[in-house]
Amino acid sequence: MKIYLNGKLVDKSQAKVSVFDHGYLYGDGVFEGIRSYKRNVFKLKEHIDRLYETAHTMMMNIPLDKKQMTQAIVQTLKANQLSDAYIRVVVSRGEGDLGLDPRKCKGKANVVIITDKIVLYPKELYQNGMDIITVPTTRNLAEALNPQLKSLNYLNNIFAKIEAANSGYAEALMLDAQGYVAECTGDNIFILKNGELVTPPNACLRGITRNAVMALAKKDKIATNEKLTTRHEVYTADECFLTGTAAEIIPIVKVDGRLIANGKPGKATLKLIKAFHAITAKDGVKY
Ligand code: PXG
Repeated sequence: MKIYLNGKLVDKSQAKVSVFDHGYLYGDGVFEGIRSYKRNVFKLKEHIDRLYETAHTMMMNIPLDKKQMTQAIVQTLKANQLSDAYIRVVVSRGEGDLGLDPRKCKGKANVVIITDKIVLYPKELYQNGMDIITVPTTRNLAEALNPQLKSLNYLNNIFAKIEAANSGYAEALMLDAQGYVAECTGDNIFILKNGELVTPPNACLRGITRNAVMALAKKDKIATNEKLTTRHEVYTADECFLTGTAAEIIPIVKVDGRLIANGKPGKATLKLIKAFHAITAKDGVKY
C-alpha cells in the first residue's frame, strides 16, 4: 500500500510523522473521509471545500491548493490501483514543541492521504436495519467546538461510541445540550413523518451525504425540512435512517427500545438508497 505523505508516495511502513506533530499531541488538524465508486471520487469538490473551510477557521495553512489536493488524491488512488475506495485525507498542524501554541509549529502542516477500504457496519444491518441507543454524552456546543468542524478532535464522538458499545449497540444517538436530537457519532440522522423528510439543523456536521440525500428527495418531490427534532419525534417516525460517507445510507428500525413503525426498513428509505447508489459513480471527479 502506498501512502501520500507531503508530496511523495511512500510505503505504508515509511509513512511516518513526528511525535511532536500537534495533530498527535493535541488533535490539532483536519480530516476528510471520502469514497470513490467505479473510479469516481464521489462529491470530491464538496469534501475538499469542507476540508479547507475547517482549516480556515482553525487558521491552518494547507500547503497545497485545492487543485493540487485533488491531483494528490487521484494520484494516490491510481498508485494503489483502487476503483472503489475509502479515502482519508489528514492535514495536521505540523511539528511543534510541547506547548499548544500553534505559532510554535515552525514546519509546514503534514499532509497524508490514505486510500483503503472501510466497513463500518455489518452487511445484514443494511438489509434488516439497525438498532441504536441515545447516550449520555451530548454533542459539543457550537460555542466551544463547533460540530461543523471536521477536526482531528473526535473525542466527543468517541465517548458516545464507547457508551453505545458498552450497552451492546453499534451506534449512538447524540443529543445537543438542550436535549434535541443532533446526530450519530459519524453519521447524520433523518426521519420521515407524513411524507416529510426531516433532519436536525443543530449540533451536527453538515454531512455531504446528508446534502446529497436531501437533493435526491427534492428531485423525487419529497418535502424536506431542517428542524429541531425531539426523541419522541424519532420514536414515532414512519421511517428513520442515517447518512455518512462511510455508512452511506443505513435504515434504523429501533431507537432506545422503541420500534420505528413496523420495525422494518421503510419504503422511502429503500428508494433513497437506490437513488443514492445510482449517483455515486457519476457525481464527482473521475480518474
Ligand atoms: N457527522 C459526523 C460527526 C461525521 O463525522 C458525518 C456526520 C457524515 O458526513 P458525510 O460528509 O460523510 O456525509 C460524519 C462523517 C468513521 C467515519 O470512521 C465517519 C465519518 C467519515 C469517515 C469515517 O466512522 N463521518
